[in-house]
Amino acid sequence: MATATEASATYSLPPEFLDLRETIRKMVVERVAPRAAEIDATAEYPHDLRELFASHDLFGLPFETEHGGTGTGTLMLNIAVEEVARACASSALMLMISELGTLPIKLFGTEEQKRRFLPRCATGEWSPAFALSEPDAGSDPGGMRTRATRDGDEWVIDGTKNWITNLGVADFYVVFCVTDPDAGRSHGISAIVVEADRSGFSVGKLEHKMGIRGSPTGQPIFDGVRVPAENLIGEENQGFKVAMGTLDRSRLGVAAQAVGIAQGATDYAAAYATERRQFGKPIASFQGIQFKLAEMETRTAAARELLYRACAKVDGGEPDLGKYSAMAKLFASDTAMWVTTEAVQVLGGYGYVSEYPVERMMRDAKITQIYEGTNEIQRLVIARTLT
Ligand code: COS
Repeated sequence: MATATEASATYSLPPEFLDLRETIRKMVVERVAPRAAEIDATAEYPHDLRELFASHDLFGLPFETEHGGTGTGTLMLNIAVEEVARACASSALMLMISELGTLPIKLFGTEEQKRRFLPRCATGEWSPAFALSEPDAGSDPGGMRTRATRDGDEWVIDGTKNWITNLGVADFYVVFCVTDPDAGRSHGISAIVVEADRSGFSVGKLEHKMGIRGSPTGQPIFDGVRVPAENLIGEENQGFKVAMGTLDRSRLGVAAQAVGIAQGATDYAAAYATERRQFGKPIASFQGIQFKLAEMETRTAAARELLYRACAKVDGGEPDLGKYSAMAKLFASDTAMWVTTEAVQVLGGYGYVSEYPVERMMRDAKITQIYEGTNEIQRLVIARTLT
C-alpha cells in the first residue's frame, strides 16, 4: 500500500505563473486590501471586486482554454486564491466557489453541459454553488434527504440544503439528491444542476457568520423544482462519487485560502512589531516576539510546500491526489488558525480590535478547519490510505 502512495509529482513555478502572481499581488494591495475591513463589517458581497477579478481574467483560472479558461491548471488557480486571501478571505472565496461549483461538470459532465455552463463561469458572468450538505447531513453526506424523482423527461427536486456558499448569488446550483432510496446511502445519490431561475427554487435562511462575512451562506430550498433530465451530471445514482471526486480537488482551494490568511497575518504582525515600541525599543527586538514571527513564517512556508505539491498531484492526475489534498487542507488550516492567533498576540490589545486586520484574519481562519470537510474528516480520509 505505502509504495502506491509515494510522492512523485513535484511542482515548478514557470515565469508566466510568477508574472501573473505579481500582477495579482499588486491588484490585491491596491484594490482588495483597502476594501477588506468594510466587506467584513457590512457582510457585503463584493460585486465590485468580482468585476475586478473578471477584468483580470481570474475566473478563467479554473477552466481549460476550450471552455474559455486560461488552461493554466490547479497550481496557478491556487496561487491566485492565496494572493487574494492574504488581504481578504471572503474575496478569495469567490474564486474558490467558482472551482467547487463547476468541478462536478468539468469532471463528470457531458460536452453539452460543459459548453452550457463553463464558458460563462470563466468570464465571471455566472457564479455556481455546490449544494451537498443538509441540516442533518454534514460530515455524513450519505445521510442526505433531498429527493429527486423522475417524471417523464424531468427531475422533480424537493428538499433543503444547508451551509451553501453563494446562496442567492449563484446562477446555478449543483444539487446532490437521493434518486434511489433503496440503494442505501452513497449508492442512490445523483448530482443535478438546478438553475436559480427555476420555479420552486427559493433562497431560505442566510447565516450570520463569525468570518468570511462577505460571502453569503445559507439554505437553498427546492420545492417541487423541475429540471430537464439532461441536467443530471454523470450517471444516475453515482452522485456520491461526483461529490467525493470534486472535494478531493477543491479542498486545495481551502488550503490555499488558509496559506494566504496565514501569510497575511504574519506579514502584518512582522511590520507591526518593527514599528511598535515598548521599553524604549521596537518589540521586534525582543526574542519573545522574534521567535513567534519565525515560527509563523516557518509553518506558513511548510503549509505552502504541501499545498503546491498537492496541486502538482492534481495537475499530474496522480492516484494519491485525494490523500495529498486532505493533508494540505488539514495542515494549512491548522496553520492559519495557529498563526492568526499568534498574530493577535503580537499586536496585543490592538490585535483584539477591528481597527486592525488580524482579528478578522483569525475569525476567517476558523472556517478553513471546518468547511469542505472538517479536519476530523480529513484525518479520516488520510488514515484510510494508510491501513
Ligand atoms: N473518490 C471517489 N469515490 C469515493 C471517494 C473518493 N475520494 N471516497 C469514497 N468514494 C466511494 C467509495 O469507493 C464507495 O463506493 P463503492 O461502495 O462503490 O465502492 C462510496 O464512495 C462510499 O464510500 P464510503 O463507504 O467510504 O463512504 P462514507 O459514507 O463512509 O463516507 C467520507 C466517506 C467520510 C470520506 C465522506 O462522507 C466525506 O468526505 N465526508 C465529508 C463531506 C464533506 O466534505 N462535507 C463538506 C461539505 S461540502 S462544502
